[in-house]
Amino acid sequence: LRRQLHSVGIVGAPFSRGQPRDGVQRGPDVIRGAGLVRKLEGQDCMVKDYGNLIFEEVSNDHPFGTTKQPRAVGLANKQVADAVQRVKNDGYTCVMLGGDHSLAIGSIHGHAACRPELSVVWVDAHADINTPLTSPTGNIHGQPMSYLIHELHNKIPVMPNFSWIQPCVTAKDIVYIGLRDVDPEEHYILKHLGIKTFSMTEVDSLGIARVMEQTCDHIFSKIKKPIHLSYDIDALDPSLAPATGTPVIGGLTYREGIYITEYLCQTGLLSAIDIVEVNPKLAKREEEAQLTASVAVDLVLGCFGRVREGSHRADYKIPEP
Ligand code: Z70
Ligand code: MN
Ligand code: MN
Repeated sequence: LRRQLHSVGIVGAPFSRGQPRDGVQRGPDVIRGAGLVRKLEGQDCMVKDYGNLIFEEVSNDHPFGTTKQPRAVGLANKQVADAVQRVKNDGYTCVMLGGDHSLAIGSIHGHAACRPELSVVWVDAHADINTPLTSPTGNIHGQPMSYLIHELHNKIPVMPNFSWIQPCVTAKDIVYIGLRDVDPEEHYILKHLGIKTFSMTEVDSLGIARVMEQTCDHIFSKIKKPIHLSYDIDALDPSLAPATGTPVIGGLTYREGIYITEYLCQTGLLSAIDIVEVNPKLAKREEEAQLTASVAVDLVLGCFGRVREGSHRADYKIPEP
């Protein structure tokens, strides 16, 4: 198995206003602190770290209807979209480190501006497809997909700092993996739009290998499209990723979680990745924060050529005495 070389552009998005828990804005720095850049370089990736975005405070950000902090979320996501566009135009596979999952609005929007034909693989315990009008919480991290899907355009109210957002993904170009906490309104939307989903029940019945085969059959049914992988760390079982805002029992194992990244890497079509919802402040012990961050790093490594069988440079020779 010959290792292919990847160029990786990292953007940190220390943002938490898409949900109520403090600490998720430290995600980018704890993931870097677990050795992300060094380990990517150790597997021969060319890495450029663009650093962290700087998000200004937004004053008088009162709710729009029930939706919380719309101005801050809209503004931050515009910055994320611009940053992702820049990383793609510089020729890298983009890794956006969150932050909460509302950041997928900007990440996918910016990616789609450069790769209009992209498909989305959304790995998450949650569907994050509530509209502002169906959301039971008003938290925008439970809504990002709704702003991005063409078929939901007429269900989305115009909100402050959201007017730049145009739908850029079609329902048939989306696959969900890992679902196990879906609101009834979200379940209706998923069925109504015919979106392909592999809940934890399908992971149990098919096994992760057939889930990934069917995922790629679905997204590549016509042409080979670039893939946007949006990976919420809470897709993994809380025993592996305890430091997150809304852990849900019964998640992906380490091996299943890593297999998804290895499989998508092998397609050669991974074009942008989000790693979101790592919240070190919610760890009960420091080790829980470390574990969650190091699993997040392993997911990124799997996206860029790490294989568990091991690998070697093409020109390697056994040393002779
Ligand atoms: C719920 C909502 C959510 C993450 C919770 C929860 C969504 N469906 N996402 N935690 N990561 O608020 O819309
Ligand atoms: Mn999510
Ligand atoms: Mn989630």
